[in-house]
Amino acid sequence: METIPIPGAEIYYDKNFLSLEEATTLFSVLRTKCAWERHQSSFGNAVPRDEAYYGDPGTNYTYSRREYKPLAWIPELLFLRSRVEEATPTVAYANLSLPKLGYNAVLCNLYQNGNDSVGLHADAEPEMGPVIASISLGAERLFRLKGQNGAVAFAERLPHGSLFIMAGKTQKNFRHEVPKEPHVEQPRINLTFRRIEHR
Ligand SMILES: O=C(O)CCC(=O)C(=O)O
Repeated sequence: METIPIPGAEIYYDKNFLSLEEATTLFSVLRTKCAWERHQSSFGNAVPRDEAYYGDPGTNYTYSRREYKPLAWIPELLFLRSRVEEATPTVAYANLSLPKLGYNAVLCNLYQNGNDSVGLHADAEPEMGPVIASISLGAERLFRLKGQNGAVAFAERLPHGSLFIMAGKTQKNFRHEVPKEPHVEQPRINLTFRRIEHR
């Protein structure tokens, strides 16, 4: 696991988190098995990607006026959750004076091709924990982190099977996006493991 030195952020990155074989199998299983849906945004347009949300009971949360209600975990996502929990550095929690906590939900995104995207946002809802772990499978897509002044702090194509963890004050100080890349023809799946706590 590599640490990416960006002032104001705390990022851990493992480009080879899953073996090629594991990543390829998981991509094809999750593509058919997840309950993908293309939701309407609060403005009435289709969200430009398919989504499926899995988690423990009670991990509902609201984003962009849409309520996400968790589906029951499927074995492949539970397997990945344990792998990601093992790989998440304890120091990511220690830096926040927290004991090491697990993830209790995962938002799965399917980008059918380069016309699908996610706009600039932060995962900073009050019920969301500060450590978010993201696995990428399939086509490599550009992932950008931008500071509050719009300056690009990180821009890389996240490889098939990689793990990218955002911790500390990353969500407070930065927003992230996967921009459209119309030349990309192949699909990509991204899984972001989170911890949702309603206080
Ligand atoms: O697809 C990605 O890499 C990012 C997904 C994302 O930003 C999100 O689910 O909040």
